[in-house]
Amino acid sequence: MRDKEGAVSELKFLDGGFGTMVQAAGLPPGKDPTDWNIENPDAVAAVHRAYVEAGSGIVLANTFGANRLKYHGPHPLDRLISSAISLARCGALVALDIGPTGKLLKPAGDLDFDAAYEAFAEMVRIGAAAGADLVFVETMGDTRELKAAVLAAKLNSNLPVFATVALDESGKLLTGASVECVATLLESLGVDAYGFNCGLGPDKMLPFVERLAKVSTKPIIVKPNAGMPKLVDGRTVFTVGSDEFAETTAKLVDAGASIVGGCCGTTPAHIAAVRDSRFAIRGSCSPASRTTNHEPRTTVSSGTSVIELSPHQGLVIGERINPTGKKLLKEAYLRGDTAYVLREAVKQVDAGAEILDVNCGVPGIDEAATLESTVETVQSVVTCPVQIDTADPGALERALMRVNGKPLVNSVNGKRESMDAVFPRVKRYGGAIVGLCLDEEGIPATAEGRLAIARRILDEGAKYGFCKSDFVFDALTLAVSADAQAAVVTLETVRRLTEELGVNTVLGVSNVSFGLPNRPALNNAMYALAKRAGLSAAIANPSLIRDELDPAAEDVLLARDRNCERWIAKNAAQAPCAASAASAPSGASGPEALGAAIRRGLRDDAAAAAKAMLDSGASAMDVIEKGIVPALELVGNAFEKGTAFLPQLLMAADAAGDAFAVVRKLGFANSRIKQSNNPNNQTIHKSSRPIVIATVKGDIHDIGKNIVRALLENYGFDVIDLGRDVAPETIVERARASNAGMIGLSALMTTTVGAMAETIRQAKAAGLDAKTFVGGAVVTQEYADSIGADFYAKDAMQSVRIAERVLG
Ligand code: B12
Repeated sequence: MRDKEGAVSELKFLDGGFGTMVQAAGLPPGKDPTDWNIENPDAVAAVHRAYVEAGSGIVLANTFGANRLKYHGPHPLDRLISSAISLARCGALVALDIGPTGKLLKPAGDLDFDAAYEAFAEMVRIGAAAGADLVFVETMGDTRELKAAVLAAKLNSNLPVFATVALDESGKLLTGASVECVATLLESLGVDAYGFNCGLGPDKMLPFVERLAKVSTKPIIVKPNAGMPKLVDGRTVFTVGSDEFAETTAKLVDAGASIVGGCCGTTPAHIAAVRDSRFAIRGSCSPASRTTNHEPRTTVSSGTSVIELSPHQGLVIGERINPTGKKLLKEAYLRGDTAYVLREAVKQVDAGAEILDVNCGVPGIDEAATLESTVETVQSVVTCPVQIDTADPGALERALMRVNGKPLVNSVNGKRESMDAVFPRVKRYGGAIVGLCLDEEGIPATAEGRLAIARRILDEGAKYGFCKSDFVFDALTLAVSADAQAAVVTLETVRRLTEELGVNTVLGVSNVSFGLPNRPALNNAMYALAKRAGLSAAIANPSLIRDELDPAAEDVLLARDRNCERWIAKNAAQAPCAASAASAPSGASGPEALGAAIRRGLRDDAAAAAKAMLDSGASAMDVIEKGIVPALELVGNAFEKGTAFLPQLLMAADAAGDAFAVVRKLGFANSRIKQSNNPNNQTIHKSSRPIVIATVKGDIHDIGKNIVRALLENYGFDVIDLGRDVAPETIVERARASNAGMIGLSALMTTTVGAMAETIRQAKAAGLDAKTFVGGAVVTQEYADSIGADFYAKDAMQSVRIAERVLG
C-alpha cells in the first residue's frame, strides 16, 4: 500500500477464490474439493501457482473443510492436509485453512464446544507438522466456533493466527455478533490479524471495515467475494470483474485494511488487478497509525453484545448468581436445578444488570463442572457478558475456555499465588481482569496501601502483556459498622485509582452496610458516592440498587454520624429490607406467563405455564393458539427485525417444544379438552388409510407440523409422521408403501416451498391417489393451487376438517 507520501508499504496480498477455481478446472458438481489434494494434485497446485504469479504472498492450502466433522470422503485427514500444504508451497507463505464445521455449537445447536475444538486441533497438529507457515481461520459465522478454532490454533502450534468472519449485509454474524463484538473477542484471544471474508462483495464490506478500523489494534484482513452470487440459467455467477474489484478493494485499504485478497468468484486476475491497482490508495493501513487516535478500551463481550467500561459509569454487575448467603441457590446447585439460575439471570437483566456474575462456590460441589455448565446455561437465555467468579484455577480454566465472548474474570489479587494462577490462564483464553486491592497481609487500611497493590498487580500483569485497560480494580470495602472510616478509605481509593492510575474500578457495595438497619438506603448512598468518585461498575442486586443519596446515609458513610447512632435511632424500628420481594416469582399467569417463558427460552417455566393453563381449564388449542403461537410470532418478528438472533430463536423454539409436549401429554389426553375442541360433538374418526405427514426437504421447522399431527391423531386419524427435512422421494415412497389416503406437507420458508411443489409433482408422477394438503407460515391458498395441492389449511384445526372430508 501507499502511505501518506505515496510510498508503497505494508500491504500483503492473499489469494482469491479456490472452490470456484477448481470447479472451473473441472471439479464435478457435488465433489468435495478437498479430495483433489490426493486425486488431482496437479490441478490444486496449478491454482496456487496462478495466485502466486498474480502476486499472492500468502496462499491458503486446500484444507477449508478438512476437519473430521465435515469431511466424510475416502482419504485420511493427515494425508489430505499434508498433501494440501505441500501442494500450496510454490513461492508464497502457506496457510493452513480452517473453515467452519458446518454444525452449530451448543446451546444454539447440537455440537459440543470440545468436539469442535478437538476437530480443529487435529487439523492444526497435522498442518503444523506438515510445515504450514500460519493458520488462517475463515468464514466463521458464530463466535463460539470462532473461539474454538482460534484456541485450537493457539494451543496446538506456535504459528501466527489469522481469523476472518463472514458478515451478513447488516454487519452481523449468523448468530448475531456485531463487528465490535467480533473485534473484542479476537483482540482478547490475541490473534495476529483479523477481518472479514466471503458473504459480501467489496463495496458492501466498506462500512464494516471503517467500523473495524476504529476498534482494531491489529492488521485488518479483507477477502471479499466478487460481488454477491446470482443464479443465471441455473449457474452461480459472480458479477464483479477484476478492475471493479481492484477499485473497491483500494477503498477498503484506504479505510484501514492491509491484508487483502478475494473469496468466492475471485480469480488470479482479480488479485493481479489489486496488486497493479492504478487507483489511489490514500490512507495509512498500519494498525499503529489507526489506533493512536483512540485510547485502549476496557471491554467485555458475549456472543452478541459488547460492554465498554468507563469511569463514573456505575454499570451494574448482577450479583445474584452467587450462593454466598443464598440458601435457595445453594440447594439449586446441589440439585442441579438450572431453572432457578436461569430465572435469576433473566430477572437481573430485566432489572438493568449489564454483566452477570456467575459463582458456583458451594462446598462439596464439582465447581469446575458446575461453573462451566452454569455459564453456558446463563448465556443461553441472556445476551449480556458474564463475570466468571471463582478462586479455583481449574474451574477458571474450564469456564474461560468455553464461555462465549470475552468475560470479566473475578479475580486476581496481589498474592503471588493468585497472580501466577490467573494471569497465564487469562492470557491464554482472553478476558478482562478484576484486580482486588489485597495481598498476603490482607486489605490495607489506607488508600495509599491499596493503590500500591494495584500498581504491583499492573506491573506483574505487564510481564504477561496485559495493560491498564485489561484491568478493573476493586477498591474493596469493609463494614462502616465495624470501622467508621471504611467507606471514606474506599471512596478515596476509587477516586485515586480513577484519577492517578487511570484505570476502571468496580465495587461490591453491599458490604458497607453490614450489621446496620435499612441497608438498601446505605448501599444506594455508597453507590451514588462511589459513582461520583469514579466508579465504573458496581457488583450489586440490580433490582435494589439506585443512584440515591439519602443525606443521613451520607453522614454514616462519611463518618459524620458517630457510631452510626442517628442512623440506628432513625431506622432501627423499620422492617428489614424487602430484598426477597425481588426474587418472588412474578404474578403473571395464563398465556402471558407461557408467552414470556417461551420468549425468554425458559424451558421448565414454559412447560409449567402450559400445565398451569391446562389445570385451570384452558383447552389444548387455547394453550397453542393463545400462548405458544403468538410468542413464537413475536420472536420471529424480532428475528426478522434483527433484534433477536438465532440462539434466541432456538431457545424459544425449544421452550415452545417443551410446552407443546405438555399439551400433547395432558391436554390432548384429557377428554374435557377433546370436547372443547369438538364443539359439535362430531364423532372421533378411525380411518382405514393413514395420513403421511412431513416437513419438506431443506426445512427443519416442525412445530406447526407436530401440532397438525397431534390434532389429527386426537381426532382418530392414523398418522405416519416422517419428521422434517424429508426428501420428496422418501415421502412418495412411504405414502405408496402405506397406501396413504392423504399426504400432508409443511414448509415455513420461501426457500423450501419449492420442495413442496416437487413432492407433489413426484406424488402425481408416481400415480398415487392420496390427496395432498399443505400448510406453513409462507404457504397461501393461491400458492397451494399453483402447485397442484388438493387442499390448503391455514391452521391445524382446518387440517382436521379437510381430513374429515377426505377420509371421514
Ligand atoms: C421457531 C422457528 C425456528 C426454529 C424451528 C424449531 C422447530 N423445531 O421447528 C429454529 C430456530 C430451528 C429456526 C431455524 C431457522 N429459521 Co426459523 N422460525 C421460527 C419461527 C419463530 C416460528 C415458527 C413456528 O414454529 N411457528 C408456530 C407454528 C405453530 O406455526 P406454523 O409453523 O405456521 O404452523 C401452523 C400453520 O402454518 C399450519 N401448518 C403448518 N404446517 C402445516 C402442515 C400441514 C400439512 C397443514 C395442513 C398445516 C400446517 O398449522 C400450524 C398450526 O396452526 C418463525 C417465525 C414465524 N412467525 O413463523 C421463524 C422463520 C420461519 N424462520 C426463518 C428462518 C430464516 C430460519 C433460518 C434460516 C435461520 C437461519 N438464519 O439459520 C433457520 C432455518 C433452518 C432450516 N433449514 O429450516 C424465517 C423464514 C423466512 C422466510 N420467509 O423464508 C422466519 C419466518 C423468521 C423470520 N421472520 O425471518 N426457526
